Amino acid sequence: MSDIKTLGEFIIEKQNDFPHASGDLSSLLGSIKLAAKIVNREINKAGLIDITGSVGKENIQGEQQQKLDLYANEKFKAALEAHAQVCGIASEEEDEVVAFSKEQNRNAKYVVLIDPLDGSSNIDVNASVGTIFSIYRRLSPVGTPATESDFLQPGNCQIAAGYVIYGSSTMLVYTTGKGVHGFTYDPSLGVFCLSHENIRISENGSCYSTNEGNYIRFPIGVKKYIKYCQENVPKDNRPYTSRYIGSLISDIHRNLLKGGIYLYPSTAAYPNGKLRLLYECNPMAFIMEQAGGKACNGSSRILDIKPTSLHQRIPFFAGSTEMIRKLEQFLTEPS
Ligand code: AHM
Ligand code: MG
Repeated sequence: MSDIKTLGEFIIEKQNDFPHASGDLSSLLGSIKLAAKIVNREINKAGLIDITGSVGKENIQGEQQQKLDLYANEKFKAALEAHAQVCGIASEEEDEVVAFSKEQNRNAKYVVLIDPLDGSSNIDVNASVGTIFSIYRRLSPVGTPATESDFLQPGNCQIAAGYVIYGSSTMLVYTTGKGVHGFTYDPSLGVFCLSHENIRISENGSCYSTNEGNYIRFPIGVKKYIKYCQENVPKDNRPYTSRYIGSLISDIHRNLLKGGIYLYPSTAAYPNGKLRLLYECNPMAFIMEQAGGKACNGSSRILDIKPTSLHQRIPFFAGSTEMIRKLEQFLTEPS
């Protein structure tokens, strides 16, 4: 028993890593952990009870929401509202920001952005899904309600970010800007146990992850890069392996642990890319960089992009440093 370290113990141990540490951020991560356990319990039951059907509502992006999306959104929202240090949230499932009205929340210093259940179309086929979160200090004065500009900060202002993957095991992975750490959930104990301390992505990899069904409408540089991945150059480990689940967290998580590159460029259906800057790309980019990798939109570092709207989409490329560098060469060379 003595060598098991729980997420709660680890967070407290690392608390002094934060500038101005007061314990508030640690306890906020504790609230996210609690909501994740509740959502995990429900997802595990998804095949048993009829709660996975779509409810016929559409979110602001015109996509059908599944019931579990709504369930996860409610649970995370409630857990964060109950937390005295969160003044508001923005969620992929909410059209507008949610400014919490209680006095304790108005006096809070953090805002949280959340994709409560990413990749939810995978639930019906029992593939992995996840929750992505990102935490910022508010910009508006303490004592007032949170405003939209609190949420439209570039990713380089994140003070913490992470994801929960509800997979063959459930894991929580997070960073506070001091490395990336992963915890595996033990359902019998009801605790997340430290299993992957200081995750580092390899400089290079041999796996690429993209929805190749969209290939015909990819930008020319991305097409050339994919052809490069497929060339037979054994000394470079090429052809690379193609692995794509279609669940961002699962695809990023695999590449983080094994090395690789994830690509979601512009496509015919999504001319600006599909993934959302605030809820998906920024937190994943923060984690990727903290693990020693890179993330860009083809021309800029993701974390330096100034958001213009809450549900903004962008092309997203993330992974092993050398692979992103190679991709960038193809994207910038004249066609
Ligand atoms: P969602 O936020 O509506 O669940 O969609 C995001 C998901 C990502 O998890 C995944 O990487 C991507 O959509 C897959 O898209 P596609 O099916 O077009 O390949
Ligand atoms: Mg999503």
